[in-house]
Formats: sequence, C-alpha cells, structure tokens
Amino acid sequence: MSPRTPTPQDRFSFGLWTVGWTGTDPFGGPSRPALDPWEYAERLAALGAWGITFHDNDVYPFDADEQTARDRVGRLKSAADAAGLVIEMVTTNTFSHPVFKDGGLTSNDRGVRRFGLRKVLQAVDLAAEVGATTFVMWGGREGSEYDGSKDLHSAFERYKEGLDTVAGYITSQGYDLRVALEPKPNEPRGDIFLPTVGHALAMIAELEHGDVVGLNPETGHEQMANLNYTHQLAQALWSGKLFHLDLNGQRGLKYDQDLVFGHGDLLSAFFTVDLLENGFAGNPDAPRYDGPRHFDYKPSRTEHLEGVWASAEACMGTYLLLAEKAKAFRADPRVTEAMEYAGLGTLAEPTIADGESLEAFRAADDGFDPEKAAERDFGFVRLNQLAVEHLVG
Ligand SMILES: [Mn+2]
Repeated sequence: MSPRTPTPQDRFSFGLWTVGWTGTDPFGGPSRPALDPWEYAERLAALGAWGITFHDNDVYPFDADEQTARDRVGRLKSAADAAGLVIEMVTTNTFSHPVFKDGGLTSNDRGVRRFGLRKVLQAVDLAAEVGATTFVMWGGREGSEYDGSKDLHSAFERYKEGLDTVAGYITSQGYDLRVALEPKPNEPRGDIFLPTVGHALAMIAELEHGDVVGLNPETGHEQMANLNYTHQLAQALWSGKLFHLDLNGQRGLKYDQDLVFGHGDLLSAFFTVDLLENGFAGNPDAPRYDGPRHFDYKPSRTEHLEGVWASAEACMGTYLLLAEKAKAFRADPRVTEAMEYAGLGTLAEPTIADGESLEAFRAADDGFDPEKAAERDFGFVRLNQLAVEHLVG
C-alpha cells in the first residue's frame, strides 16, 4: 500500500530548519549544502505541503540590520505566496548565539534577559506581519546543568514575566496570534525548565495572560521524558491548550533524534494519528485538534539533498497511511464490538449522577460486588491486537 499524494487540504507544514538542516551535529560539520530559505518553499509545495514555519534566524542572520531582515523575510514571503504556501507559525531563536548560553528569559544576566525579551517581541511583530497564527516558544537554553547555579524560584518568576510580557503584548496589539510553549526535558541544557506538557500547563495556569498561551508538544520531546505522546496531546486537548504540534520520531531514551514521523514508535504514532484524525474513542463530543500537521524532524545526516526531499515525503506519507489505517480501524465492526466490551463509551458517564447528592451517593446501595467486578475481563489486549492487525495488515 503506498500513500496517496498529500494535498494542501491535509495541512502539512514543515519548519525551514528541518529540510534546511545541513547535518551539523556536535561531532561533525555539515554533510550537505544549505539552500537559501526561499528555495525550500517551491519544493515543499511541489511535494504537497500546505505551510512552512521558521525561526527568525532561519531567514536572516543574528546580526542582520533591520533592512536586511525585512528584505529577506519579504523575499521568503513572496516565495511562499508564489508557491501557495501559508506561513502558519513563526518562532524565535534564543538558543544558538552564545549570548543565550544561560537562557534568553531566565539567564542570570539581566542584560541578556532584556536583550532576549526584545528579540522575542521583535519576532512576534514579524509573525503577525507574515500572517502566522501561532508563535512557538521553545526555551531550549532555559535551564541549567548545576542545581547550585540558579535561584530556581526566581527563574520561574522570570520565565513567567517573559511569557506574560509576550502574551500581553500580543493581546494589546490585537494580533491574531497565540503562543505555544514547546516542552523538552533536556538537550541542550542538562535540565530544561518546563520539561513536559504537564509542567507547561502548570506554568500557563499561573500566567496573567494565559488565555493566549497553549502548547506545541513534540513527539520526541515527550518520549525523551519516557512519556506517552498521545496522552500528552490528549491532556493538552482536554485543557483546551493544544494550539500546535511537532510530529517526528524517537527511538527510546536517548538524544533528541528528530526522525521522520513514524520512524520511532510506530504503534504510538498510529494512536497519535487516530486521536488527531478520529478524536477521542467513544466520545464524539470531546474537543478535536484542527490545527496544522506540523513536522519538526531532521533528515538524517547520511542523506544528501535527494534524501532530504524523500524524508519530507516520508513524514507526510507515513501520516497519510496511518490516517487511512486509523479510519479503517474505527470502521471495523470487530473494533466497535471490542470497544464496547472494553467499556470505552461508558467512561464518559459521570461517576456521580446528575443531581445526586453526596449524602445520597454515599448511602446508595448499588448492589455492587467488588469480588464479582474484579472478575471482569476488559479485552484490552484483543482491542490492541486489532490495532496491530490494521497497522501491519
Ligand atoms: Mn526534537
């Protein structure tokens, strides 16, 4: 079975830094040339992508003057428009330049924090100008290697101050833009602040302007923390905070691999796509994700330019195959039966009845026999095997 050709209706988007990665890693230099940012647009559109995303410094150098920055962004925007691509998300690079070695918003150096926050605000204006609707904030350098190196309480205060300044600015400008935090447990810092979706949700709950702040969970980042990516997406959705996502592949607890989507934990990828395409099983009224299917991966260093395009196609192709298989899984009468047997649909029913007082509830005799209930067979394995059959069949 080969995947159908992607179309803009699929809303696939790619970071310029993904196909634009030249293969430089901590152990070696580039293994392929860099193209100019606008050169990627036409090729991605030809492959069936719908959108592109970028960091400010994917398009213009860190030390560019304002005119150079404007010219280069203008050139990219024209190329995107000509190719029919949407610029759906923009983000700031507050990690590459050594000035950010101790973070952009949480550096111990106040001068760096003021510089970093200005850089973020400038990128917010840029995001609004090019029509992006999501502004991702990945605080890759916000963190530490040594527990004694930070006043951690103040670090969270400064992180909050920075996020609130950005979110408040977006609101005050009336920009049609939402902030999406991207958690990651480690790399490049030994320990990064907001290491998981749950930590980011807890930070958002403390913000003054948290209404425009949500999440951009990445497959590999959650899996690096040994967490279930689909569960993280689900909790973000449940919280009304799944604003954007980064799909890729990761094989277990190691460095951030950024593999092609599905080239890590394939069964997990299947259920990720099942959630995104079909919603929560047994609960059609639950919130759904309707944002871009955004890939944040790195074409492996072994590949040259042909391999870059093949890997971009592979991300979209894998997603489409999994979407087809997830549809077939949900439509399979054996799956419907197995879901009923498993009691999926009954979890949506509140435990305490509507209008039932706590007194009445506590006094109620449901005729419940825990020994009998303990004998129940849920059939989760059979249900999972049906998913495996659909996946590999
Ligand atoms: Mn990653």
